[in-house]
Amino acid sequence: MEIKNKKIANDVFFSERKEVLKQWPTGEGVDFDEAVNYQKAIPETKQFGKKLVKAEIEGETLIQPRAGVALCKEHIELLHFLETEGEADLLPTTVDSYTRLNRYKEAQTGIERSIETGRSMLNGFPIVNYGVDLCRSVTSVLSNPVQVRHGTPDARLLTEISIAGGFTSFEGGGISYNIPYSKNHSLEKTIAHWQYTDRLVGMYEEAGVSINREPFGPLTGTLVAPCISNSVAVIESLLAAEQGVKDLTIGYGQCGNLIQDVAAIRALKLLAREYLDKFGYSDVTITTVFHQWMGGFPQDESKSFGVISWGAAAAVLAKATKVIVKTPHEAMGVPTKEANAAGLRASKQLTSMLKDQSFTEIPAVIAESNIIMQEMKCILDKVEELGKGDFALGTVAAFEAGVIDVPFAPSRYNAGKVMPARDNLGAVRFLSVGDIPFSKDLLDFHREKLEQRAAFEKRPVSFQMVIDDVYAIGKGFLIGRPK
Ligand code: 8ZB
Repeated sequence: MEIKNKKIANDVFFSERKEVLKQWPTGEGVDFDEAVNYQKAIPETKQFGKKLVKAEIEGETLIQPRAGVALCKEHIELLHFLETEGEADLLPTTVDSYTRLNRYKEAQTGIERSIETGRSMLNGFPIVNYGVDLCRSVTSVLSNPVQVRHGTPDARLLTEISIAGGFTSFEGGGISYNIPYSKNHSLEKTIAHWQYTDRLVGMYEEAGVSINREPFGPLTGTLVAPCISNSVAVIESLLAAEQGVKDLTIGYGQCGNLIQDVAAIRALKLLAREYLDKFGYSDVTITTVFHQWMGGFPQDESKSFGVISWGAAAAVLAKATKVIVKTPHEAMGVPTKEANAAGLRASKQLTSMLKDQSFTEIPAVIAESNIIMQEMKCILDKVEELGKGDFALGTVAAFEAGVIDVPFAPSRYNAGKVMPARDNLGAVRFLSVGDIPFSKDLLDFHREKLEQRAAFEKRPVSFQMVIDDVYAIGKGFLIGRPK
């Protein structure tokens, strides 16, 4: 299979679409023209992209939870609770794991068992099984815009039903919903599947309906240095734009050092804009999302609020357009609605309290973001070269060559050679860059940073630092120091 970063031709798209809509009976309920009219009647205040752009202009950071349960009535109650008691600005619908893996029969069993037992037997809301009308019964009764959040390598049918179902934003991407989530899906396949999603969104755009698209920024959420996730975000932006997407929200997962976190968002915004403009997509809108700490959480709820609040502070000081909020139940599993709302309110306190402060142009941030942008250019230049100008082809080649390498990813299409570790101030650096094509200056920079930590800790730079760093936050520290 040969993948290209080229808008899918009409005949190819429509014949694929016929097959996609047959994957589960609810696919028959999708009528594009009717869905366009339905979307056009959604009030502006409930359109995801509109609310984001308004916040971006006003310099506000919006808050958004994750949430999803098996049954419609309970799911509506949950989201309603999060917007009233949690003060959420934006709402999610987190999809269950069976649906993410296209296992709709098992999702159906989950729905039936949830009805029998009276409690949610799925870890999310099974959008495909419910179909267009039941999705509309959810999206229509809430006051805020609702986004679909998931983790699906092949989300073609899910996209169809979600947009027709009144959701105005859709998360994911061909790289970001493959490499961190799947062992065996090839990148050619998932990039092609996500070109379908983006092409469908592009079709809605052409019909006058704007759907917000959000590549998944944090990747594995574990010591992912900004240059890696930012490079993937830029590539997924280019791939989406080629298919006709006009409204992108690009993301980054908190690493924990404030200067580096603010710098990461700054670099992400600047380079995404530069690349989109350079390749002819100047009409694409960019906003940003900052993810509160995606790694292991403390068991203790009060300590969790500390982690949550630090994430909210970093997000607002970075002037991210929105922040995805964790809950004090993170170490336990799916949160109660009360715990979810509590994480939101803690976050809201910070995003409103600090909204007049910005760290984006302080000298230390500018210096750090210049480093990140140099690193991203090393990676992105090589991707472009490997693909002979084509970023889809280049991405496949780059993963094969380890030019893009995501730490701790389960995918066998990821090289897995890089080793990240924190420096003496907690910023994520590289202990080993694997085959990422950094300049000599950058290699020296990373070695120097880790040598400083080693000297302070009186131990050699080693893999033990990586292990210590992975578990540090759960134990109350950012840097995994020796005892
Ligand atoms: C990659 C995202 C992982 C995060 C949360 C996890 C974790 C997953 C649900 C959920 C609330 C759900 N998550 N499913 N949060 N309701 N159904 O996504 O806890 O933080």
